[in-house]
Amino acid sequence: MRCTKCRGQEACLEVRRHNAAFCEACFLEFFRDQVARAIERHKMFRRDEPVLVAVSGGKDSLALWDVLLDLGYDATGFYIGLGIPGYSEPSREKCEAFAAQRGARLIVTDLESEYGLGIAATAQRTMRTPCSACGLSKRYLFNKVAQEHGFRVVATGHNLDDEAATLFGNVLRWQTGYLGRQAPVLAEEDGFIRKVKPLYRLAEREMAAYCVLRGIDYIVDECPMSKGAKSLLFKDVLNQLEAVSPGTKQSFLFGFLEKAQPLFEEHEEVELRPCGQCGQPTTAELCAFCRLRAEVAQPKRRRGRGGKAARAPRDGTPEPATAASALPLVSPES
Ligand code: Q46
Ligand code: ZN
Repeated sequence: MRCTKCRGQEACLEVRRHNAAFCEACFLEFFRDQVARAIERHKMFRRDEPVLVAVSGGKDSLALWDVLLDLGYDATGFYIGLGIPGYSEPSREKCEAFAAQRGARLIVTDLESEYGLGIAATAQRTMRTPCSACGLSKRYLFNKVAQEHGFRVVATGHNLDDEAATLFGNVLRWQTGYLGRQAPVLAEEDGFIRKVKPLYRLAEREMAAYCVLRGIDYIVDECPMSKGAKSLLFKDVLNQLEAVSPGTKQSFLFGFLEKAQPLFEEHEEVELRPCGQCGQPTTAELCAFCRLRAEVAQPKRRRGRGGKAARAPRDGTPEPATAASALPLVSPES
């Protein structure tokens, strides 16, 4: 098959939802165009604005960092050591190697040594799911570390498959709070920095292809805590639909963003104040992260399955797509 763009070279990748097949050079151009389009269409950040890129060592986040650098943005990586044995070390090494190769700046924070909150141990001691503790900690640190280093925007590597699976899960349970906050951009407000997802127009397999073509060495293994996650099941169902009807995921997600998401946005005024411990914005006396630290320091066995409906976290994006916490066990941070 010939490349449908240049019509000269042999195609190396078919993108069925676009009814296209690309050669290497045209695929890379397509990839960059999709990212540039997402950034411009949603005014994610300006050309001269420094961006903090949340990196995990996986294909999505390293592809994102790479394409932003390639497009000429001032992109700094931010890696959080989660304290997951056998996974955190190699994933950190991938990020460090990428930064060294590209001469890019990488900020590293470690949940275990700096905050006493390694994910595996925290989950055991608090009876939360690992992904619940992880999601809460990541949202908190993205905000705090970005502010400490003078960034006003954090970019994450959520792709089309992640976003479609998250949407599917939220629709199945009519999690209206989460639906109202599922967007490519969450604006800066009340002490929370802007959060953006420049890869939302590109599918997972395109990330892998991009990394291979660009020579990016990423950690292939999924986080071991994602085993049994509902989001993997949702991805599987959507992949089956996509195989029969290419473009399903994209029209599901893009249709939602265009036609339905604004209907779920909540405009309720929430009173925020600085956390008594760390100063980050919260509705309570202590923020959820500081409460988690206190809980780990003095472990009390408790189950958070209350009768309250889940609210979308004010301090972050909807639950990560690979997380097993699509059904939050605790009321998310206010
Ligand atoms: S890293 Fe964290 Fe994911 Fe691992 S513990 Fe769960 S949420 S699965 S994006
Ligand atoms: Zn706090």
